[in-house]
Amino acid sequence: MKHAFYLAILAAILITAGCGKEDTPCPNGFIGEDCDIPVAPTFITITRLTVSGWPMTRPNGSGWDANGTGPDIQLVILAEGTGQTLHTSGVADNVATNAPRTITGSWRLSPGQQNIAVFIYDDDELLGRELITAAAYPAWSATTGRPATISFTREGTLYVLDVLYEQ
Ligand SMILES: [Ca+2]
Ligand SMILES: [Ca+2]
Repeated sequence: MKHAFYLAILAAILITAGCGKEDTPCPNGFIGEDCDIPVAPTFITITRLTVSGWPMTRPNGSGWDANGTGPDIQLVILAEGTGQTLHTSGVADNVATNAPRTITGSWRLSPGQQNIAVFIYDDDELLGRELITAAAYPAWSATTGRPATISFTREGTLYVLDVLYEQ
């Protein structure tokens, strides 16, 4: 009986020991003896977005812009699910190529929000805003952990985001 009692104490110590073997701190965002238990961040902040490779014409082959000039690119970052707009960029008129375009700032998701969506628009002055393409992605998940840079491709468009995580 006494033996079982000491085993229980030992188990409790091992469970509460928390971070890393031999008191070595775990990398940011992980806990556990083997530092393999991810912890969801409280705040996620996007600091940079780069997009490239979006379609330069509509699916039917016609140009985005009614006047024959290149698309007038506007980027919008949303919190997926809530629809909270994190950022709406200015409009870059008559963009000639789909080479990388970068915007920087500090755009923070609400606590507990983890998924971002990026919309790429053509914002004609005459015809209003027209969606070119869009994609959503988890800025954090238990499997992706807390990468400083997130990169993903959807329908040929490459999205690269720099991300900060706070507990
Ligand atoms: Ca248009
Ligand atoms: Ca244009």
